[in-house]
Amino acid sequence: EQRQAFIAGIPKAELHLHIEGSLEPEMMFALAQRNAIDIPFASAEEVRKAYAFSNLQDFLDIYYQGMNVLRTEQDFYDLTMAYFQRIHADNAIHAEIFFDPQGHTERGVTFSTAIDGILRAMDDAQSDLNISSQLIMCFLRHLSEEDALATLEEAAPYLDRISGVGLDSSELGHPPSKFAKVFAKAKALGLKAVAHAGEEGPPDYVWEALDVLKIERMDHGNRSLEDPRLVERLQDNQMTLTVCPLSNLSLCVVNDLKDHPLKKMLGLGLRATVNSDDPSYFGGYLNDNYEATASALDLDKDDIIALAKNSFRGSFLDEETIAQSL
Ligand code: ES4
Ligand code: ZN
Repeated sequence: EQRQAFIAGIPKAELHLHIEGSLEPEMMFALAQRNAIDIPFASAEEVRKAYAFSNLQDFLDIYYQGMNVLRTEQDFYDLTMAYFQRIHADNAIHAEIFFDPQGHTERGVTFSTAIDGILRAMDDAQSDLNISSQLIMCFLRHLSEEDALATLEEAAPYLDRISGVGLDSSELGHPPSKFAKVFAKAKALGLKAVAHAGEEGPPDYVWEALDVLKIERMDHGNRSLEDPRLVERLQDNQMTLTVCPLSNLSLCVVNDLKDHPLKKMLGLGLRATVNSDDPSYFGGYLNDNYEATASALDLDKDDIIALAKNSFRGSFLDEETIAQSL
């Protein structure tokens, strides 16, 4: 189709991607075999059938189970390299990727094992695929702030390779303010800050992410549209929203892509971007998200160009590199 070719032709950046969420069922089986781990599925097909979610928690339970096959530095390298190869085909030239160190350390895989493999793939993606990337370390919000503080301590030897901190996992009941201290500490160390908010949580959580955590970028932010004063704030700050349409559909944040707020966001002058979140679990990579949304919301070429430009404007690349990419 014409729209598909147009989307494929535009260079893009991905700003909201959990690397553990790019674990494809085929790789899950290969790693299970390599590491002699039993998994409760007979085939990749069967795994995919289990990916029917009714909310965020439903998904998270399966996501944490899936990452259990990741054990060695090479596993993290292979996972990350497969992601870069896949988005290379989508004409993505920059990615800012999340990882969940606590999802690994709590099951006995060291911080270094995970990050060393991811960083080695990031280096190879730059040299072999000409894809630049940055790494964002997320804190699991269902765990305590003390746990997050300990994770920030573990990151100390790697701070020159980590661009920022993020906040993910179960949103409801875990407001951003729970992590005020650890975010202040991360910012004092020179790290950037982002946070998931307004995916399932109320506008108040988005306010807290802005005012308490002092984030430079908002992950999801869908429910911001319920609060006109919040919309004004996001407009005034030119806050980037990393929107994930196929994720929102999979997790029933929207009931139909035709009801997705992305077009409304653009119409309001909000700096919205399109991202894949957990592409293996939600049925599509970067271009799949652009295509499905463009088709459901009848986005025109200018909308698609605006989304791609926003992905660079909202990135943590330096100003000169951003200017060159627009
Ligand atoms: C996530 Cl979609 C989503 N929301 C919150 N936390 C997450 N971790 C991985 N994917
Ligand atoms: Zn996410």
